[in-house]
Amino acid sequence: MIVGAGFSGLYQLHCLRERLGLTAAILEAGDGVGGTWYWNRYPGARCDSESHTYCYYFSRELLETWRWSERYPRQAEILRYLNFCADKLDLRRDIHFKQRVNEAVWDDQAACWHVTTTSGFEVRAKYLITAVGCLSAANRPNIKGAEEFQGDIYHTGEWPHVDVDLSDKSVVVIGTGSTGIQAIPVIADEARHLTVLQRTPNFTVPARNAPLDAGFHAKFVKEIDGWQCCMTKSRHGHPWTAPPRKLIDTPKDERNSIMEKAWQVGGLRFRESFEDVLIDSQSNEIMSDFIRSKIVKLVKDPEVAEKLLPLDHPFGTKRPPIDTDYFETFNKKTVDLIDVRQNQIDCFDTHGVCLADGTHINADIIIFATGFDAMSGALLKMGIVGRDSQTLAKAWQDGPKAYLGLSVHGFPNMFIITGPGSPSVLTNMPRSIEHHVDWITAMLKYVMANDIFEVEAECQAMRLWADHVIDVANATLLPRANHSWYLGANVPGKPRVFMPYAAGLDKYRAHCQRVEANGYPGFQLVPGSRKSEVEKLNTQTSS
Ligand code: N01
Repeated sequence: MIVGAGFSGLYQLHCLRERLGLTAAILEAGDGVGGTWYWNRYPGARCDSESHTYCYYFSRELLETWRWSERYPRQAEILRYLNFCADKLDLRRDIHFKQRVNEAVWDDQAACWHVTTTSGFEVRAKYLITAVGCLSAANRPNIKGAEEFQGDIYHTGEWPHVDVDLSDKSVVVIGTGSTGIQAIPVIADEARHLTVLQRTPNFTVPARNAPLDAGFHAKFVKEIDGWQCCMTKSRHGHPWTAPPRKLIDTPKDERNSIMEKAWQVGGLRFRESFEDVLIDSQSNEIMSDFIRSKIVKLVKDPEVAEKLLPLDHPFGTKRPPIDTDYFETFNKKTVDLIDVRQNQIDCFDTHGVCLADGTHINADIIIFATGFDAMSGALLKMGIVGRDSQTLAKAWQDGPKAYLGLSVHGFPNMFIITGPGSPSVLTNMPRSIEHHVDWITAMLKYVMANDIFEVEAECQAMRLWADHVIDVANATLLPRANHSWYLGANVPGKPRVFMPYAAGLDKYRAHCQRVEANGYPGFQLVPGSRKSEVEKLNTQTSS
């Protein structure tokens, strides 16, 4: 049983059915496929990875048939693409829509998972594979008075599936992460007035989106192998690697010219202009300063520019957004920026937002662009209960741990795609997803070929991996953004543990390959012949 019909769930279903010949199905909360791209329909929603890299590479036919229209794909285009893939691969017949999982309980006697949905659908499955995404449990700040507000309140990650008319409306947006930075310029174009409530100023680099010309697809098809090879070798799963040069060792004129050129090209590649930006704080400060100098030039009012300057974290230590006219938007007369770190949000009332100093902001619509309970939130909402009635919530009370980001001790025959401890959110997601799904599929093949009836991470291997994840992060500047969702710091009460694996997808892939080649060290593999012995032991342990 797979949970979630986004990029990962769809490919996993295809692999289980076509490569392993298993009976497999997906439970999906929405009434369509798409995952992230089904839910995140906010104005301006678009992917920050480039189109031809943000798609499945396992099928030459899919790659050659689908044509992307822009450098960065819009939400609606990605959703169409995933629907196209679901149809091409004939996946829908095994997807149960409108089924939100609220309980998944391991039955030790029967050695299977008992999965229940909010609508009462129940199913037993030998394997449970979660494909619920890293950024799918919305983080909605609890602001008093929300129920009194007479206008509409939306969260970008749960955007309505009907058109929201913003014209002639006063809109308030809370949050300036990747989502807010994409949405704010588009909302400002449509709304009568926009007020942006900013807690932390953010770095952003121009996306430089553009339509793809007529010859792009034909050229791309000829070069598919090259693109794939490049992404496989790279740290982030994007088709580039930082050249072997350090910013700190590069003469001033030369580094400025490199950064200027990268700024004009735009996109996530900017941060990879040098290899030491996330390791050396002096190098980082130079690049951070370069971006600040751009903000000061782009924003006409010096007071507003000052408010927009990111000063409390090094560039790239929070997920760096890319934008289209973000800073320029604050030059519009119809857009206001308020620093809610200085002047906090006190409450909502019938007509808008009240700030601590008594300021009242009128609003017809309030939009939370406040992000997600990342990496662990969606898993914890599923009511997962493993061996000996241990809940996942209890197992992760001090922070989420999963061996290779894929398997949790005490939760047999359960695999997590892009779980905590995987490189996932630090990479071009489809590349991580394809790797995980291929790896899980190969492991299940091994498990079945070797008559293994239970598989799970060993406790020690899981702990060592979690320590390694933290050590790797600590060798970079990443933990310096101490309010980042990478650390779980955006959700009140969440344990602060750095969750994604920062050594790079290339290194992670090599590690997983070694585990596979050596017969899966770090995993507890219980053969069928020992089934009764293990059952007896489990009974003794629980009694
Ligand atoms: O969420 P975020 P996001 N009062 O957590 C603020 C991916 N993504 O949805 O920084 C006031 O980054 C919060 O302030 P602070 C991408 O991986 C991908 O923007 O915590 N403000 C911050 O400004 C990204 O990183 C694409 O001080 C509050 C903002 O809300 C991830 O999704 C596109 C607040 C939240 O920023 C999440 O991005 C878009 C409060 N109580 C997103 N609580 C692609 O292109 C929070 N904030 C694939």
